[in-house]
Amino acid sequence: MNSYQLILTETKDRVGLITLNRPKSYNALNQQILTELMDALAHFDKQKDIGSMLITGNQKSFAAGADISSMVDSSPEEMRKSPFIPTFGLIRDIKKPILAAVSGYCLGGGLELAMSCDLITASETASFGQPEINLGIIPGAGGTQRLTRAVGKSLAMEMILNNRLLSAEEALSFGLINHVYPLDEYLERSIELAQQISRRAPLAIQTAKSAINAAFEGNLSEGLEKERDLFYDLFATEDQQEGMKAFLEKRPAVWSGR
Ligand code: DAK
Repeated sequence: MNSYQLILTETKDRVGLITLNRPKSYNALNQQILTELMDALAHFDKQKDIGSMLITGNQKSFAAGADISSMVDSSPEEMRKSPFIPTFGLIRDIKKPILAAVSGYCLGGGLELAMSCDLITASETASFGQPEINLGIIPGAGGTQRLTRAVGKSLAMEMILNNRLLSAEEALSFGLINHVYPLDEYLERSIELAQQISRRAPLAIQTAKSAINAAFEGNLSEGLEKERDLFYDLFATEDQQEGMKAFLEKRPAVWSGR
């Protein structure tokens, strides 16, 4: 693994844990932190003993958005040429599930990052928002699209047009996130959830992620077709044989990832 300045990485029993570590600016996402994050995700994605990745921040802030100081004087051309979005978009190439464990501020590009992950958990102090309107801009890293699909048009309109922030409980009730945990337990419980997923059949997990993303991104007919193809392909794997034999032989399955 490369050495990083703005993130911390460690392995927690089949989970690649990545901690955004720019606490003085509430983990504002500059180009370097994003580059390091994507590099670490790609690294863990290739490791055979890792089943999922978890991105977190600190108790006060998951990430307060893109770094405003790096954008303030930019022209449209400079923003178009910025490597921010190409780097941000690399998260879509990651095959293993990614969980975002959020505490404190999850704003702007921070929420767009969390929504680019596959599951979101939160501490009870988390708050979610797209406050770009306060800066005279709109979300540009997927916020208008992913938030609308996650919570529906009316609420997305209110969050983006009028900076409505959601508490963790609200985000849970609107289907934006998976779980809310007490502040002193959220990281441990989120890691446990990632570990549970990591212990499951690796190829089926990655295939399921890809099929669910097809539902999120495309139309129903294409999604159904893709699901069927992926389903058939899994019958070429040792894990399918093992999973079904283990069920019939009334024993736990041992996954090989082949
Ligand atoms: N950028 C830079 N610095 C930030 C920051 C941010 N997003 N958020 C916080 N900080 C810094 C503050 O400047 C301050 O630094 P110092 O003054 O101590 O040096 C420090 O973090 C602590 O912040 P505050 O003093 O403001 O702390 P408070 O507790 O009073 O308030 C807050 C916390 C998170 C509510 C507040 O800091 C805040 O409102 N932050 C800004 C939130 C925001 O507007 N987020 C959206 C950013 S825009 C792109 C696509 C998308 C994007 C970019 C490019 N392309 C297509 C190329 C994404 C854009 C965004 O995310």
